[in-house]
Amino acid sequence: MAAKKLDRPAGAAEDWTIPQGWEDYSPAEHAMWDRLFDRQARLLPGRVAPEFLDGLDVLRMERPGIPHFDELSERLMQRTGWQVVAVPGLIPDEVFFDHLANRRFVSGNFIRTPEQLDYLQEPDVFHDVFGHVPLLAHPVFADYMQAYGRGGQRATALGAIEKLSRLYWYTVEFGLIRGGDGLRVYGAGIVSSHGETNFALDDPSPNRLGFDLRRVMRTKYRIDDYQQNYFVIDSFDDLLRETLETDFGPVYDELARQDDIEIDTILPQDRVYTRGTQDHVRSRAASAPQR
Ligand code: HBI
Ligand code: FE
Repeated sequence: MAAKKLDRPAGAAEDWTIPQGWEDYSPAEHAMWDRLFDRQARLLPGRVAPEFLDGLDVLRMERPGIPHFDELSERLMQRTGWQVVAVPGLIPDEVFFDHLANRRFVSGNFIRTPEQLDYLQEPDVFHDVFGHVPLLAHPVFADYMQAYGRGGQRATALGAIEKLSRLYWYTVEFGLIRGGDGLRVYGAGIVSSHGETNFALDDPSPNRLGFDLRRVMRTKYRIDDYQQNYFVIDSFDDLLRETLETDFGPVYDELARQDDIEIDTILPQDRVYTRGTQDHVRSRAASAPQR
């Protein structure tokens, strides 16, 4: 994603981890967690993949206040062998991949302020823990995340991180899944956002397309607004299987010879669930200051 060089803050270990500092959260910070949690807990049933709700349940995240990472890690470790460790914010790609490859999920330890209720740039503890951690209690998804970490290490060596990070973006962060009774959200960027949970499922603006590994890795994405494109998987089993069966080396060679796909393009071979109106992005553009 960002090409800017990150500097490791004083107090962070070699692997960029820091103590969570749970004792230092203020009552207002715990209350912010509760407020975000309650809002999503009301909205998500019927809209999120059932595996996510199962994860929330077994991790017992409903306890008031920001979860203690050591307690979460203990419960996760028993289920799938994952841990949650604290970091100060975004960390370099290679460090991020190394943690995932070793079944450690990194989470920001800070929480957003009331002014940032619905949008902030760096992943905070609500996005990272509420958004990402529940599915790490699911054995198949847990393996997918580790496979992504290993794949990231390989992609680094092959100079193909940009392509691979699109896979993360359109699955782990903004993925949709087909349930028996319609589409459900599972990506952490959606699940941790009240607005995008509604938008991703119900708004007529975005395209909703069947997941295709190579297609996804060619597709640009935006980081500053709701997605214009969501990709729909059939199951976590399918996603993991395809990722493990694919030799990404030759795929990167193949993709290097093809053009990237613009953010809102629909191809003739796409499986189209929704042909989006893209009204959302147009109304944004119309109200943006002229440059
Ligand atoms: N660091 N803390 C943190 N959280 C992330 O999700 C993250 C990161 N560094 C790099 C990164 N994600 C992605 O750009 C990689 O998937 C490429
Ligand atoms: Fe995330």
